[in-house]
Amino acid sequence: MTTVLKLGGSVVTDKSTPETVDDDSLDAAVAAVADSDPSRLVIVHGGGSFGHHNAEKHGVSDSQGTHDAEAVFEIHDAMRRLNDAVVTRLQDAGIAALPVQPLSLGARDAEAAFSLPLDSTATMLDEGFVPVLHGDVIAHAASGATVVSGDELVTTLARGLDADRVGLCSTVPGVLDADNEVIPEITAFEDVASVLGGSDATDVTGGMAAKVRALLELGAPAHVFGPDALPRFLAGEDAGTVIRD
Ligand code: IP8
Repeated sequence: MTTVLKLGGSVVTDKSTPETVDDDSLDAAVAAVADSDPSRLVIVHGGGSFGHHNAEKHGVSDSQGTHDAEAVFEIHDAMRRLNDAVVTRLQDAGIAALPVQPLSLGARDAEAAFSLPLDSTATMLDEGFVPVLHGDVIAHAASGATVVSGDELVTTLARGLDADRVGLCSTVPGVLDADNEVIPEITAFEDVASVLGGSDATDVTGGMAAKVRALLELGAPAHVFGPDALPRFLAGEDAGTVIRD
């Protein structure tokens, strides 16, 4: 059973203060992972108060690239330092966590298609490690380097590793309907299109509509939930909104 879990930037960092880890929230997530005694678990984390402001400062996004190596390194270094903090906390809790840095592995082609060789991640899993990836900057053909988000990594990992379950843990308890209630299950985009809004054209950078569309195409159930439901997800139960085709 292979599980891909994303800990959103809002879970691992204090988004209101630049480059600040949210100790309590990260510790709670780490404790939940440690209690679940994970096997074949891949963790991805977002940036939160790390990386995003550096990317913004240099005008870099998932579609806007730069050839300025110092700018690329600054963004990567911020994410790497956050990754160090996450990996260290996991190791301190007895989890065999190891960093995997997308900058050194991944790339986008000239059509912006993202690819990530997974040999190292898959071998780490086989050997009982917990690979921990992070949103990053990656080389992008004809654009220099652009941002790859944690969400994009999650879908790439889930497909490439043939994951059985995917979890997206953020501060939102699930996909919300018009009354701000959690939608328990989504099996077709049309059923929630009116609530989520956003066409492909206007919602390519990670809005909920784009996220739900991508998760529906995964072939593995994806759970969107808040931190309180993380132990439930890791115990193999349904948590938040379950998205399955
Ligand atoms: O928070 C951000 O990853 P995300 C990666 O998952 C950056 O969008 C800013 C380098």
